[in-house]
Amino acid sequence: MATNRTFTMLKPDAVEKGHIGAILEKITASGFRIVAMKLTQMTTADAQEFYAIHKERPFFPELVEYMTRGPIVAAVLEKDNAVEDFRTLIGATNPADAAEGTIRKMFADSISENAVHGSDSDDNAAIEGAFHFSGREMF
Ligand code: RTP
Ligand code: MG
Repeated sequence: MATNRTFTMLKPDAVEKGHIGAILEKITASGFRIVAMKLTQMTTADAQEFYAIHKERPFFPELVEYMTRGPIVAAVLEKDNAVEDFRTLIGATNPADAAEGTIRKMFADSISENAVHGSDSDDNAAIEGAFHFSGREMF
């Protein structure tokens, strides 16, 4: 994947609360092009692998339970400086610390259930996009 791409998930809380449309509108209005997108649900094994970097953290079981409890929207997004600009758009992990106008400030309730994921590096964007999509599902 080119380095002008990032990977996102609209997490189960955002989908449950009916925020898919509003969040996608904010993402596209901020200049991101949707390269790949689908509604899907992660299995326990999927979530354990996707968030393996956090497996020793105390919140890991809660994170896996949360991320598997319902459907998510998975998407690959394209824009210059995509990884950094998308992290800015979503805001801090804890919505209480997130800047006004960020997706987490607007749509998230807590540090645990924070509405949206954004890749933290170009390498992880490529790994995470390939975790959810085949080459012929990216446009
Ligand atoms: P993400 O990977 O989902 O984009 O979030 P992030 O980089 O902002 O935060 P990260 O440190 O990677 O944490 C991954 C996700 O784990 C949950 N979390 N819960 N209860 C807690 O203290 C806690 N800390 C993190 C959140 O869902 C967070 O997004
Ligand atoms: Mg992270």
